[in-house]
Amino acid sequence: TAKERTFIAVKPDGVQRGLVAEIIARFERRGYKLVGLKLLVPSVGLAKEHYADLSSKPFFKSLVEYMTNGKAPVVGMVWEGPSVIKQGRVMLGATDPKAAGPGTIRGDLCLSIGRNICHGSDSAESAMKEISLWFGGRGEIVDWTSNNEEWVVS
Ligand code: YYY
Ligand code: MG
Repeated sequence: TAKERTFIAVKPDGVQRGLVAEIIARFERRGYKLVGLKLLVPSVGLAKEHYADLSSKPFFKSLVEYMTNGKAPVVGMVWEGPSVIKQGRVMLGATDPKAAGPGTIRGDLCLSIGRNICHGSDSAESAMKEISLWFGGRGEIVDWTSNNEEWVVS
């Protein structure tokens, strides 16, 4: 639906490489609406909870370390619009950038699965979980009407 929301993040490598604007621009130009945006170094607890499904994987420890070591922050975002959960994943491209198609963020901008610069929720359930995990405080998510809406969604 038009009100569908997903959690998209620029990971520390994406921030360090100066790709924040590039990634935001792709969602903006597509017509999706930004309703949440924050810059933070996530706590170990937050990163572990975010990646809880992967806690048994061999790369879990280094994944959490890379997300939380503070060498660069994470940009957390909530984007809203038609099919944004699925299309957000399509726009990111495959988890392993070596398999990501051209035209996708990972396919265009990175090379390694351990430095794949961005995150996107993979289902409605994860989107709900991740949005409430990363955004909690009052007013952190803003419900606003884009004047473009009638020209983008019908
Ligand atoms: O959702 P997505 O980021 O595309 O992939 P996940 O399977 O959820 O894995 C999360 C994160 O873990 C991935 O973006 C990079 C890292 N990772 C890894 O370093 N090595 C793997 N073999 C698989 C995932
Ligand atoms: Mg995932």
